[in-house]
Amino acid sequence: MQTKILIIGACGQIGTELTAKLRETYGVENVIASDIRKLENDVVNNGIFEVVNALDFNQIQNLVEQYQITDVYLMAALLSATAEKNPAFAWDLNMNSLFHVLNLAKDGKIQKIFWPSSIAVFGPTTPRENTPQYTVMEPSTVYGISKQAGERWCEYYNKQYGVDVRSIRYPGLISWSTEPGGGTTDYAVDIYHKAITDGKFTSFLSENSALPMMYMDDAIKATISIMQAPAEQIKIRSSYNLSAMSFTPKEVAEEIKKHYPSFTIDYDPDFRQKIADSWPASIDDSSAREDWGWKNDYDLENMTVEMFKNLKEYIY
Ligand code: AKB
Repeated sequence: MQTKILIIGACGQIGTELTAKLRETYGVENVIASDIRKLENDVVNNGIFEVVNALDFNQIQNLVEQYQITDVYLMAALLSATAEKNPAFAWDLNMNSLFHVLNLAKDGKIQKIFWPSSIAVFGPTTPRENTPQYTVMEPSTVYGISKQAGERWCEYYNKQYGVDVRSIRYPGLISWSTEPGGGTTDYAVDIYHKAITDGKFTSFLSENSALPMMYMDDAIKATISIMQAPAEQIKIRSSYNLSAMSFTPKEVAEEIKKHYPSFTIDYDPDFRQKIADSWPASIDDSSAREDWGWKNDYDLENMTVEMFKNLKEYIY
């Protein structure tokens, strides 16, 4: 059967790059991008695009039927910092959009789901270093609570109804081409832009706040490869730990200084510091490596080279 993909939330930070890669992999005619509004961007201009509200079951179902969709990538969500400002809407969007696609799969209308989880499922009582796949999980953010509940529902729908849902706990994601959308790890994108435009940067996290991070190319590679893996290799149906690198604002600033020696950083922590303090500093992702062959290509050093190369060539 021809794979026909629907991406919900295609214009967001991950969705934008995921859409491009899926179109390249499966053919433009087999990938339907959708989002809450139509923007003037590559996602809208380079293929099929539909306006859809992730909270409207009928709209999603109609698209699934119209395009005979087999796989849904549900990328619409409110991230950690934004969710703290609007808890009720974050819970509604993050949970009910998931129920809509889980129920479509339960009813046999779609075959496979990708749903992103996050390191935010962990909390202040979780071991912070090399956080295991299975450990204490008491998230203290609205976003983390929604992602943890979502993971439990994914596993439940898999075990009870045989739904083929696959998920990754993304760390902070860093891309030169797309803006982050309201997360706690966003500073790690902005710092590269400011190094070029201003030569200095004020971090909203303190200098020694270590967080797990990943270059977007690796995140897209992981997303497509977990979806392409044979079903029997996906042994964890809640969500997989996924890791590539871990650094502090001070460490990324040191790496940037290798390219821009006069670059300076100062620190002005805000409400996001508390969120960062509740998250792991580094992640053990051996299950993903063993089960479906995950392997990262980028660390802090080669990611920094790529970031500056691409930002200078395409943005500035
Ligand atoms: C955020 O900071 O909220 C996200 C995430 C780690 O899930 N980037």
